[in-house]
Amino acid sequence: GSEENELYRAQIHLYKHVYNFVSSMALKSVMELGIADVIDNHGKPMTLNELATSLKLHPSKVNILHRFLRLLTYNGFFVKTTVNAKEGGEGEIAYSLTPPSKLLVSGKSTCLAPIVKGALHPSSLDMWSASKQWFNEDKEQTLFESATGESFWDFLNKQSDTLSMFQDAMASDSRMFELALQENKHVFEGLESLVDVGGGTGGVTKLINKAFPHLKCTVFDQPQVVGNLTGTENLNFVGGDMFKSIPPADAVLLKWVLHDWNDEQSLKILKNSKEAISGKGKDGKVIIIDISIDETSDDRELTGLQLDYDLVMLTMFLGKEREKKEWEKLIYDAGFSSYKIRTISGFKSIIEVFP
Ligand code: 2HI
Repeated sequence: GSEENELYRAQIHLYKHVYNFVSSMALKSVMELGIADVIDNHGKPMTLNELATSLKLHPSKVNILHRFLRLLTYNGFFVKTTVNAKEGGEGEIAYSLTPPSKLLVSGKSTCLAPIVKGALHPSSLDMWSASKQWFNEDKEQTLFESATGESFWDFLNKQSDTLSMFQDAMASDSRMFELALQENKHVFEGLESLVDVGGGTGGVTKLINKAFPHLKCTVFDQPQVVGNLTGTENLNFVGGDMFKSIPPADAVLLKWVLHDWNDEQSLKILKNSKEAISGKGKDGKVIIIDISIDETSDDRELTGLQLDYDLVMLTMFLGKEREKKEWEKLIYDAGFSSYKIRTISGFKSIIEVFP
C-alpha cells in the first residue's frame, strides 16, 4: 500500500543522507590518486586496466578501483564509452572526464583539487564528533574550538603546512574569479586604487591588476600571511588588522571574507571599509564577493551547496552565509546608502556598496 511505499521512500531518503559522506570521501580518494591527471595526460578515454597500470596499482586493487569509478561515474565525475570493439566482440569500457572532474586536473588555472583536500581534511571533519557537546556548553565558541580547544585560525598559524593548505585552497578558488572579472569589468572601471582586504597571497589582486594595469592595488592581510611577500610597482602587500583599520583606497574588496565573521564583526569590517574609502567621497565603493542564499531558487543543488557552506562557516568560525535581506540590513547598519547585487560564477554574488 501507499503507507508502506512512503516508509520505504523515507528509509531511502534517510540512508542516502546518512551515507552522503561516502560520495565526498570517494571523491577525495580519486583526487588523491590523481586519476583526473592520468586520464587528462592520456588524451583519450582509458580502460580500467590502463588506469590501474598508470596508477601502478597492485592487481588486488583493480576491482576496488572499478567500484570507486562506478560510484563516481554515477555521481557525474566520469563517463563511460566502449573502446576496442572488434567484430562480434563486446569491446571494453573506457572512462573519460566530465566538466566537474576536469576541475581536478592539476596545473590548470581552473584546478580545484586544493579545495577538495582542505575541505575534506581531517581537521575539518573530526570536529563534527563534538557537536552534541558543543550544543550543550554554556559558552559561545565555534564547534572547531569546542572540539580542539583552539580556533581554526590559531590551528592554521601553528603549522606552516596547514596554513599553506588553506592558502592554496583559497587561491585555487580565486582563480575561477578570472572569468567573473571579464563579465564584471565595469565594477572596477574608473577606480585609481583598490585594497583587497583578506587578500591572502594575492591571487585575486593579481588578476585584477592584469585586467587593470593602472590600478594601484594593495593586498591587506595579517602580517604572518603577507610578511614574506614582495609586490610589484602597482601591487603591494600590507600587513595589519582589518578590525583596527584598513588602508585608504578608492575601493575596498572583501572577497570570501564577511562569511567568516558574525554580524557584529562584519559590521566592524564594513565600517572600517567605509572609513578607508572616505577620501573618494561619493565615488568610493566597497565590493563584496560572497554567497547570497536564495531559498526560493529552484536550483536545489545550488541552494543545497549554499546552505552547506553556511553550516561550514557556522561550525568553523561562527560565521554565516547570508540571504539578500541580511546583506541589506548589514550594509545599511554600517551606514552605506545603496547597493547593487548580481550573481557571479554560479554560487557567489558580487555586491557593490556605495557610501
Ligand atoms: C581548506 C579549504 C576550506 C576549508 C579549510 C581548509 O574550510 C574550504 O574551502 C572551506 C572550508 O571547507 C572554506 C571556504 C572559505 C572560507 C573558509 C573555509 O573563507 O583548510
